[in-house]
Amino acid sequence: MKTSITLILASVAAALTMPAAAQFAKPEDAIKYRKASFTVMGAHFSRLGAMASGRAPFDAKVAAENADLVATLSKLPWAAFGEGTDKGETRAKPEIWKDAAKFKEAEDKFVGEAAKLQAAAKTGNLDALKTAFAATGGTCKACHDNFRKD
Ligand code: ASC
Repeated sequence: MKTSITLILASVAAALTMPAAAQFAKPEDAIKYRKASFTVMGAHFSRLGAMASGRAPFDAKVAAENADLVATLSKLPWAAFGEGTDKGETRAKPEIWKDAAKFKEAEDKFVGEAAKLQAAAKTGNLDALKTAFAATGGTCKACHDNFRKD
């Protein structure tokens, strides 16, 4: 488990230093990549949600691990919304490309809140986690409302 997370983080680090356009051979690859990153991120975010809502017992170490992953993963999907990736197996709305500045703003808000969530989880304080979880979830929802088809 530790080794596979290390490998994932190493490839993430490599991906972050590459120009966006160089990362994907085909638009379908970019669409698959961004969906996969949202899926994995959603899984770790949901584990925090279970603790924030009391559906799962609060474990500060588990919370910190999940929040670290969410903060790292939060940076990934955006490079995969390049030109030509608006068509295909995707619920992405045309507004992503038509209103790129607004989309970038939504991205920045989410990435910023995910970093705060990571910091909050590190404190080991459940109330801090709850507050930061709600703020981050709000930025997920805002982006879904504006940029994702139902
Ligand atoms: C989740 C998850 C999302 C967000 C979103 C918040 O747990 O997977 O995409 O919360 O539903 O509104």
